[in-house]
Amino acid sequence: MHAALLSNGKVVFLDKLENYTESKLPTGRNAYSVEYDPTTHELSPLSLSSNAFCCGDIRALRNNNPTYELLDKQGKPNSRSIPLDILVKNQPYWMYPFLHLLRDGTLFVFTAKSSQIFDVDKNRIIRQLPDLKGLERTYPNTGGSVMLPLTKQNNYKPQIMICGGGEIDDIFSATDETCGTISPMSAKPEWKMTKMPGGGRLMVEGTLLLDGTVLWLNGARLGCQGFGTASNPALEALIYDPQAESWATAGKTDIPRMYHSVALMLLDGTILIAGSNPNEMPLLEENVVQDNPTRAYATEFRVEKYIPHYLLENKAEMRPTEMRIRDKILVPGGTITTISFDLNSNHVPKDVKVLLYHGGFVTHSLHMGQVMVEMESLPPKLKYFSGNQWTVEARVPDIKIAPGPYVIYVVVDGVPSIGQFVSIQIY
Ligand SMILES: [Cu+2]
Repeated sequence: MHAALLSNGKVVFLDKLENYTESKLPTGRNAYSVEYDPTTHELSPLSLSSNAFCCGDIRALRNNNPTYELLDKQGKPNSRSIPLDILVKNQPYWMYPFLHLLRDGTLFVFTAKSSQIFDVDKNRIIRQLPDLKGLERTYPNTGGSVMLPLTKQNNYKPQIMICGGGEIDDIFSATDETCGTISPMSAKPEWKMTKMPGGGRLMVEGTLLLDGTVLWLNGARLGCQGFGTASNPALEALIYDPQAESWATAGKTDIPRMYHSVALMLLDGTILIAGSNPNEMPLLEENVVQDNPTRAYATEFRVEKYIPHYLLENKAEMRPTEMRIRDKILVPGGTITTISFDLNSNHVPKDVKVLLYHGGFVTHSLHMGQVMVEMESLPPKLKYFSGNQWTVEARVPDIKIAPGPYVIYVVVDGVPSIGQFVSIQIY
């Protein structure tokens, strides 16, 4: 399954060709894609003209294509496949490498245990990074990878955090409980290791939260990716705080979320969780056979919402409301925009942050393109306007980020507004 947030606040899901779906097209046929409204729970079936099975990964007709190709600004491929050294050297770990765009426009590329900084324009390795200790970290033993929030406080220095993974392509594969964090652009990059509470985990995925922490959830404790090849679902939600370098368990579900699960930040600051399909074709509850690994887990049609602590208790009532962003098209290092918002009449704010957020395209525990950048707010940080209205002036820092749609959240004393879409343009 694949998921992405749309500019109307709804979520688009794409699935593969199946012999059963709960949502049907007006023609009565199975719908392999839907638009889901997380507020009203309304589903609109969408017609897919191709089988989106496991799309989004680096592969072609055969399953061993350790190359990359480039699309132009219009999204057209130039039909030239270029071998990517790190994929060639790390076969059979050629699928779903972790990629993060760094602030100077180079790419952080990671597969298996190996990583490097790669210059796409010059087709050149800029720097080979040390191997990450522990088990394999990418498909079919995928853990998760995030670029930690880029903030003024950390001088927008990219730090990559990779968690979980596994040993071999087998249902009895061990899984990894460790995480490594590296600053690939520092003078002497080294992996700093921590451990997730609760033990080894595979298909664990990281979602950046609006308080600067990272939510790690979903996955399994035994096995690998594929159909009927994982068991012992990992049910706990974990929070990693990069500033304190500490872990906490923050909630538990009773719904297994394994192969093809997704987690995605919504406009209201909560996280939508869906999926768990370790089966080649949908398996209904009544057809589950506990001791048969290919039939042990029913296909999951329920979605869940994870509410982070910054909205628990009565905090949602403290939200900044009526957010207005003067400019909807922003340029890194360019446009200074004014953002105004309302607060409860008795709320005198102490702290404000403006966040630029892109949740990415989510599949196979990868959040492709996920990035969170704290915007530079100009002094005075907060200006009282009138009534309950406050304003802040901010701009996107002058670093390389991918152009396209992003969400702006204003976070006042730790509580986020409802996000609004803007567009980042690069000239
Ligand atoms: Cu898949």
